[in-house]
Amino acid sequence: MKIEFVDKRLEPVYSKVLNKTRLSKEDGISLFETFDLTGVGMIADMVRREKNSNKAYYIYNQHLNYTNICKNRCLFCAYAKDKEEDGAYSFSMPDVERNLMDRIDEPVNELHIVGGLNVALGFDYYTDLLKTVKKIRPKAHIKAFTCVEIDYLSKLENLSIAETIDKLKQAGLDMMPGGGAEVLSKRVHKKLFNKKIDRDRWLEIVEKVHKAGIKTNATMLYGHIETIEERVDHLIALREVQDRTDGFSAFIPLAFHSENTRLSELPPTTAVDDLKNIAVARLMLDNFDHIKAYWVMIGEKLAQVALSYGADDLDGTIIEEKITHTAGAKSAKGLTKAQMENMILEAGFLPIQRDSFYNEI
Ligand code: V47
Ligand code: SF4
Repeated sequence: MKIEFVDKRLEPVYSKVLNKTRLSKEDGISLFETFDLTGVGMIADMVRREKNSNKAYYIYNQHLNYTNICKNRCLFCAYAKDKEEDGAYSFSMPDVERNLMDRIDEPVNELHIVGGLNVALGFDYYTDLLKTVKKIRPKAHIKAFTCVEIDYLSKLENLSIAETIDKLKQAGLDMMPGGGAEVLSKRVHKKLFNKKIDRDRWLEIVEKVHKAGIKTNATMLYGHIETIEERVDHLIALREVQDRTDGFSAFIPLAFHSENTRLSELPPTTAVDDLKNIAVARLMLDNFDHIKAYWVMIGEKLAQVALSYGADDLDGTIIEEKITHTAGAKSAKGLTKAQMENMILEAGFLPIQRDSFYNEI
């Protein structure tokens, strides 16, 4: 198909995509720099349709944030607290059970479980958590913990990453969410999240996790102090791991929300940048099957538009989201199955309810 681009710099990128030639770092930078959002979106939509036709996925899921006590205190996080602070909490197992029982009549098929790095919690807490969830929701998949928690647990027990994963798998772990990588840049790490694992350790762990047989997602937190070059380096680093492991399931760009954080002077991301992050990810991550538009962070309306800019998944019903809402997100706390299906249908796509592994339900 011939496309007349407003920005002629997109022509060679389009030719590469048509010829199935991998995009370079320079191509990624041009895609982020251009003002021709429609041009980038048209190329991304072409790739999205080749990979996923007119399907748009969603899942019936529930979030469980087991503790907000965290020793890392990343500058961009509004959710974490010190243990003495008002509102600090850690769920006991009866709390976990109560949270799940409150929604037991709903057809939840994925539990998305993450929390802060609370040094009061030992290895057994994590395995008890998984076992408790599996006991109450035996048919649901458990998508839990990021590489940050895996690093913590492996050091606690002096285990290799493979041994750590093995123990978690035995307790009920099915897959891992993205998260924890933030932006794979040593500069940003030093400035915003220097107590958390760095680029090299995150990449080392995620590769070992994949090789131990657990699929993960990948994310990128954008819209704070990162440069375009750092975004593109992040995407290329993920693409290289994926070439070796094929262990990533979906990529999810996460739009930074600054309210109640120590970066509260930063403005919200713009709609143009939100759509560009989706579209450029679709084009750079040629070996990823799925790109998620996370409606919690970019809002329901823009997530719907994102389906025509490279995204093929809207994440899920969620029920109650805490991390982004503490940082000022104005999106709903949860959506019904009917609302998700209507969003997709109105955007001209076919809604497909899926499980954690993209099996159609
Ligand atoms: O790692 C923290 C980010 C992540 C803020 O894998 C913030 O399916 C915006 O990883 N503004 C957790 N973002 C969320 C996450 C995720 C979400 C949805 C689906 C999946 C998946 C994964 O949230 C953290 C961090 O990068 N975050 N604070 C903030 N103020
Ligand atoms: Fe802790 Fe995660 Fe918040 Fe960082 S983003 S302070 S690791 S809860």
